[in-house]
Amino acid sequence: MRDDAVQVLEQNWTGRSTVPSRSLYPHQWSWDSAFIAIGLRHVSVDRARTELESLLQAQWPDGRIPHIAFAPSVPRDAYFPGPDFWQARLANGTETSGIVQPPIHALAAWLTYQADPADSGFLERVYPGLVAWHDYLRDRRTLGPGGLVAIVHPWESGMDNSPAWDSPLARVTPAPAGSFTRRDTDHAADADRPTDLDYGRYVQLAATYRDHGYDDRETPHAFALEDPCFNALLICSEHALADIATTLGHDPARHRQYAAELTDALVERLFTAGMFRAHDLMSGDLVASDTVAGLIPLIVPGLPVADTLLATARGPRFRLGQVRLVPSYDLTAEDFDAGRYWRGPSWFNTAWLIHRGLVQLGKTESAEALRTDLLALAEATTFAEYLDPFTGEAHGARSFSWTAALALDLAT
Ligand code: 9WN
Repeated sequence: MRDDAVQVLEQNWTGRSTVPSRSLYPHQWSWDSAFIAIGLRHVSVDRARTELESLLQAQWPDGRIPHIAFAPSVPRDAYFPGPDFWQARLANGTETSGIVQPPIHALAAWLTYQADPADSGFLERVYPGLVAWHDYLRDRRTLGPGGLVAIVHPWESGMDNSPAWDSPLARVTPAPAGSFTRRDTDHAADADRPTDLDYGRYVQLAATYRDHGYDDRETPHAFALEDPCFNALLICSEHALADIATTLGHDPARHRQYAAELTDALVERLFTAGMFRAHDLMSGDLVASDTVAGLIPLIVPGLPVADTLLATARGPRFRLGQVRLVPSYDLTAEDFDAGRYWRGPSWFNTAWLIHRGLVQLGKTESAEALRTDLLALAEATTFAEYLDPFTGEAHGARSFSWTAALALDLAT
């Protein structure tokens, strides 16, 4: 399995970064690169460092790390929405998207450093960019009164068509069907992907942001939510920044302070009925859908409600340890769909995050069982993008980079 995983990462390596999938996602994606670096550090620390540093080359002057850095060598229409849609070019010539993805990068940088602690030059190089990234989120994306950061597009959650976005998206008038051409369904089954109606709304939201210069103060955001996964990863990464600061001889206090404030806000604002839910800033309500995003706070160090959250993960809605791999959506929901993307299937990145949470919580047996399942399924599905939680059947792309990278991490 290890050799096969290394091979996938080799095939998907472009020389400076790793594409998530040669067919479906032929550019560099933000949170993918972070997960990939976490695995890559076991193959080549140099490549892991390059993966993260190349992503930082796509960072905007305002600090945001865009969700896609486009590869100039790939045909401009290979992926939709491509560079011509986003119209965002940096001074160094890099073309990018204008939205972001969950901030797991500082954690990835810290783990990469730990694979070769003799090289603190890497930390020196990435620390300022990572601080600017978190500053952007804190200063421009704290859109509600509670201190949590908000996403302004479903793609920013990394869980594009999550059922949690259904009701907020219902308020968005979709771009007309004929006004754009999808490319994802050239490479994956229609039934595995978001619907055309979803896509129309994704396009409309992105176009509005673009047409307001991606300015968070100017854009009349029609979609703004505080997502538990996004905020939990920000907390972990803020702790990682504190560790990085300490290693570099800087004062870590402000990072620990922000992490503590975010943790309090997360529990106070998003925890209800045993798990975390997204908060819709437009309606003022918590979204009534339980998704795996609501379990990801298990990785937050010192989470006061960890025991209750773990009981929910093991309960009938997610059956952690009782199905093939933890699903992306409440198994008891009427619209649970075992094959469609983020509306039911199991994903390896969320399983890896939950595994990390279990280890931190000292739940050794559960962690080991999850690790064993993840490794077996990665191999059996030839590193699929996602799979059916009941049958283990592979869905989406194969030879998917973060599946290979995270399996490699747990195998090492
Ligand atoms: C849109 C690359 C990305 C992942 C996301 C996943 C999917 C893109 C798409 O693929 O999103 O960003 O085209 O569907 O949802 O988590 O980062 O692997």
